[in-house]
Amino acid sequence: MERSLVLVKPDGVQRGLVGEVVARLERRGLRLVAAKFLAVSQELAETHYAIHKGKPFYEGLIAYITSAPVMAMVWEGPNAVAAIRQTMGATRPTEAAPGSLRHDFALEVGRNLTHASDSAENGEKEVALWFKPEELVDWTREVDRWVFEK
Ligand code: DAT
Ligand code: MG
Repeated sequence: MERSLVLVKPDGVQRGLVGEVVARLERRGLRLVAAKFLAVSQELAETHYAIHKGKPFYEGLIAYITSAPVMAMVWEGPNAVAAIRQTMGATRPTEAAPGSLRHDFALEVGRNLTHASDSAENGEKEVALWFKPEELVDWTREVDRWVFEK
C-alpha cells in the first residue's frame, strides 16, 4: 500500500482549510495513518525541502513553511501518491485542474496550500522524516473492501 506525506501548509491552516483537505482525502477513499499539528523548525524545513536548495524561491519557501503551524498527515491507499497529487492539483494554482484543491482555494505558487509526496519512494522518506514509527497507526476500516479492490 502506497503512502504519502500530506501537509496543510501555513496558509491552509490560517484560512481554516484543514477540514476541507481532510474531507477531500477521506471522500477519495484514502486511509489516514497519522496526523499531528506542529510548528515546523528551520532544520525540518531545510531537510524537507533540501532538493530545492539553491533555487530562487528556496528562501521564500523556507520562510513560508516555518511562518505558522502546519497540519502534517500520512495517508495511504492504492496509487496514493498519484491520487493525492491529483486531488491537490498542479504546483501552480492557475495550472491546477478545476475541482482540485489548489484550483479551488489558491492563486499563487508561493501560497499553494498543501504538500504531497511526489513518488512512493519519497513518500516513505518523507513519512520517516516527519513521523516516528510509533506515530503511524496500522488499522483496517470496515469500508476498506468497498474501496480497495485487494
Ligand atoms: P509540489 O509542492 O507541487 O510538489 P515542488 O516540489 O516542485 O512542487 O515545489 C515545492 C514548493 O516550492 C511548491 O509547492 C511551491 C514552491 N515552488 C515551486 N516552484 C516554484 C516557483 N517557480 N516559484 C515559487 N515557488 C515555487
Ligand atoms: Mg514536491
